[in-house]
Amino acid sequence: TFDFASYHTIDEIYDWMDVLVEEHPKLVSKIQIGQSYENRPLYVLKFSTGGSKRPAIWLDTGIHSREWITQATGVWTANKIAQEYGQDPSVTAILDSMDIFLEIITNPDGFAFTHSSNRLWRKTRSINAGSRCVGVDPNRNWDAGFGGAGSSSNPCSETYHGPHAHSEREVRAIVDFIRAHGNVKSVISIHSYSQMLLFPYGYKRAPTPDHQEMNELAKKAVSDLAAVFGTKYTYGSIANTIYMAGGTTIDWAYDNGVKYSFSLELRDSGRYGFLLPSSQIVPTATETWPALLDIMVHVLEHP
Ligand code: 0X9
Ligand code: ZN
Repeated sequence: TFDFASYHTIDEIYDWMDVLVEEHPKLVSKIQIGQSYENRPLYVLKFSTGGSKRPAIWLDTGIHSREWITQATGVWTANKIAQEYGQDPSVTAILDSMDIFLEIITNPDGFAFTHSSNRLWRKTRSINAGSRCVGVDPNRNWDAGFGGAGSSSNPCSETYHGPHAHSEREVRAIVDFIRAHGNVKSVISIHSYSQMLLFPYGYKRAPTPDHQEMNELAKKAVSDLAAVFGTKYTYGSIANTIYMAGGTTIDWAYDNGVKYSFSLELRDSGRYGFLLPSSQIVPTATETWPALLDIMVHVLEHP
C-alpha cells in the first residue's frame, strides 16, 4: 500500500492516482488538461458528486518542482478529501455543491529532473532559444504584471519569466482549463518554503478591493493551522509579505475573476528548506488541512 510518509516519483504518484480513482469511483476522476514540454501528461484529480460546471475550487502543488513537500501534501490531501466525504460535515457540504480540482504534479518535467539529475531544479524544462540555460519560472509566466518587478528577462535566472506570458505549456493548460470552466471561485497554489499564507497582489503593492476580507480569512486559517502543532505562519499580500513578484499564478487568477486566490508557502522556515525530511510530510499535510478547509468553507458560504 501507498506510503504517505515518503517522497515518491512521478510514476508512483500517477499510479497512485489511478488507485484513488478505483477506490472512490463515484467521487474521484482523473482528467488530462494537457501535456508538458517533454510530453508528459498533465493530470488533474476531480472531486465531484455530480452536476455540471459547479462552482469549483482549484488546487495546485508542485509548480516549482523542487518543493517536494507540496506534491506530497497534494497526495495526502487528495486522500483526505476522498476519505472525509460523507464523514466530515464541512467536506460533505463543500462537495455536495462544489467541485474540487487538484493538480498534484503541476510541473512534471521539472519533477522528473529533480529525481534524475538535480534535486533543486525549480523551473520548467523548456529550451530557451539563443541560450544554453534551460527552463522558465512557471510562477513568473502568468499574464498579470508579466515581466515586472521580481522577475528576470535572463533565461539563466531562477525567476526567468519566459519569452511571453503563458509560454509554458504547463501554465497554458491551467489558463485554458480555468477559462473554459468559467465557474472557478477559488485558486489555491501551494509552494514551499517559508510558512506563509499569501494573497494578491504580488506585482504591485496596492491592496486589492477584497483585501480586508481575504486578510481576515487568512488570519483565521493560519490560526487554525497553528492550533494543530504550533507551527507559525505569517500572512498578507505577496508584495508586502514575501517580495514583489510579477507574473504569479494567483495574481492572474484574481485579475481573471477568481476572487478567493491564495498561495501557501509550506514548511519549514529555512532549517531544511526544500530538503524537508520525509518525517515532516504527514505533520505538514495534517496542519495544512484545517487552513484549506477554512478557505473552502468560506468560498461555500460566500457564493
Ligand atoms: O518566488 C516565488 O515564486 C514564491 N516563493 S518560492 O520559494 N515558492 O519560489 C513566492 C511568490 C509568491 N507567490 C506564491 N507563493 N505563489
Ligand atoms: Zn515555489
